[in-house]
Amino acid sequence: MPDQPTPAPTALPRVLSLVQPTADSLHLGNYLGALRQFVDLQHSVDGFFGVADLHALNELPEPAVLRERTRRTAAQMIAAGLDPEKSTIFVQSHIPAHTQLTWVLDCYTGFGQASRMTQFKDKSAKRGFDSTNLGLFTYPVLMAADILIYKATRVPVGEDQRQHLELTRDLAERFNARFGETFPVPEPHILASVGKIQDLQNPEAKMSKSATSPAGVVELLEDPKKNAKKFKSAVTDSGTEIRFDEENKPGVSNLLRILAAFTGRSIPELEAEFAGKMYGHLKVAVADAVNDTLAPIRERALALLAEGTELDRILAEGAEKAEAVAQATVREVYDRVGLLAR
Ligand code: ATP
Ligand code: LTN
Repeated sequence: MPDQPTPAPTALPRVLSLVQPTADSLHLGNYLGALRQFVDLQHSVDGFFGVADLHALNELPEPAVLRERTRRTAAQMIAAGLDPEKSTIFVQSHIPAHTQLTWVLDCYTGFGQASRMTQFKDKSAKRGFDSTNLGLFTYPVLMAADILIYKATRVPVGEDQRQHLELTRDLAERFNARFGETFPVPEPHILASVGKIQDLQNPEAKMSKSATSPAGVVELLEDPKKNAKKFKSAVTDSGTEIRFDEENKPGVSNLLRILAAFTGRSIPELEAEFAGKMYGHLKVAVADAVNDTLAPIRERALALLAEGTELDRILAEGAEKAEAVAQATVREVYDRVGLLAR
């Protein structure tokens, strides 16, 4: 029998996202806003998911701490369900092409446009003029290079990254207009149902790795009993009614949103179930639902970190796959902008 021709591979949409290694553990907001979406998407896309260690460098971390957090972040991404057989999982600094493309894009980014980035304005105001480095200023251009170098068409992120995505889209359009079609213009992939997960102690603020107190931050690598305690002491609102009302009941609404995300049930269903019950009942239900999902993720992540070689092997394989794509884009871009071939 003659050999069957191999069917041409169908081009799946290319999806990319990176997470910064800025803490020892990721938190519930990172899980719902980012990791869980990566895991859900990976079956139907060509996914590239990485650890943004070059971005984290602008906070000037201790070298040993940055290295450890980079491994921890990668381990949590895999433990949450990213499958190295399906997705390319890599560390940003392993692919020098990211910084090569950043320089080219830097030259096509206006000073004024970069100055208008709200994250830069907030963080530089907090740090003060003398402690603000150029890395913080060009941070969004490195992020644009991360995306464009893989010619990604969709980028799953939390709401806070929307403005950086807009800059990336502008840069792609500007480059294509001057040098011919090179980059697809990427779309943000932001889940409205997740929105922003808020801090349990301060439901007006988003849950964040850089929160001033750990009491309101539910960490993936935390002992489940400690996380259950954090839910039990979550700030709720005056009154007793369990109802979704973000303006007047931000604490209860945040808990309902988390419970809906972990159980797959709708907010109205949950409101009906908890009608007449006390805040304490809701807190126990949320803690149980969260721990059912997070406890096995924590165990897998800690096992990967303790074992050692498996994680390094996954990251080395990911780097090889990512590098092949990234280098090809840089060669194409260098040629288009007029850099002399070697
Ligand atoms: P930092 O406090 O260091 O800025 P962070 O907790 O905001 O960190 P990042 O590493 O910047 O975390 O974000 C990783 C991903 O998680 C991004 O896609 C971001 O949009 C998403 N994310 C972060 N915090 C939340 C949150 N509270 N709710 C939903 N998504 C979030
Ligand atoms: N800036 C992002 C992290 C990040 C990223 C990216 C996200 C760096 N490069 C590329 C999506 C695509 C953050 O702070 N969460």
